[in-house]
Amino acid sequence: MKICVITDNRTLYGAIQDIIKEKNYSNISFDFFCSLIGSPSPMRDILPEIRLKEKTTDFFKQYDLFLSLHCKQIFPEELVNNCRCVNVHPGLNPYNRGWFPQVFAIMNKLPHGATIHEIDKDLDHGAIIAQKEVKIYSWSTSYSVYSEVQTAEIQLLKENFDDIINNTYHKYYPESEGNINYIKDFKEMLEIKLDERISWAHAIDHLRALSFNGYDNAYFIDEEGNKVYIEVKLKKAD
Ligand code: 0FX
Repeated sequence: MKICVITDNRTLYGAIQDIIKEKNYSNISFDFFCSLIGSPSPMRDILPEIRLKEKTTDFFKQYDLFLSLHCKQIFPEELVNNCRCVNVHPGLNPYNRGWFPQVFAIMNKLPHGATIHEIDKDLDHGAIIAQKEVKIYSWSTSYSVYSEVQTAEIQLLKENFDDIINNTYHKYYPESEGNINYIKDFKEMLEIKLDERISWAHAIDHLRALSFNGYDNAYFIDEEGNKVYIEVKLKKAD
């Protein structure tokens, strides 16, 4: 059996290496690739790049399974129509499919978590294999929620890995199409308009949805034209 793993996420790459080592499969070979998308891609110097759009059906057919662990490329229809493809997604399908789900879940209060699903031609849309809900609290930030979702993704991967490989899972379809967000929706949130009239509740949600250690997201432009980044720190009292 031959499996192609494509990942643009270091944490999940480490997790899958651990799972494979622990399982000690003798009859399965794994090929690992990354997308080299993102500036700079966290997987550069670690994995070879694959450009799925440039690959042929013959290339796809040599694998029994394609596994996407936050692969930043859209899987071409030719691939999803010819091979079983499974995706690990940092959101609770069908809610907030697409980009940075926890950012939008903090804003729109839809359920949130991690999902493993089959890939079809639409984004974060195929049959669901396993899911785990992650609760968002009034003191959660994008960073804290994302950290918990990564833990849930790894737990789901561990619990379901044999079934995913052997195609022995029970799958089900979400009851609705849900909603979808794109990178442009995230970018539209970044500038805080200082004269906009909104409630404190909305303002706090907006800022915590954009607070993620290591990223300068939300900003305002001051009277002198300076761009000033802003993030919040929330702490629940003991
Ligand atoms: O790999 P990933 O965690 O996930 C993204 C999409 O959200 C997901 O739906 C898709 N399946 C996957 C292929 O790509 O994205 P990331 O590692 O670029 O970002 C992780 C988190 O970091 C993100 O949820 C929010 C935060 N972030 C990221 C960037 C680039 C920011 O707050 N600001 C940023 O500019």
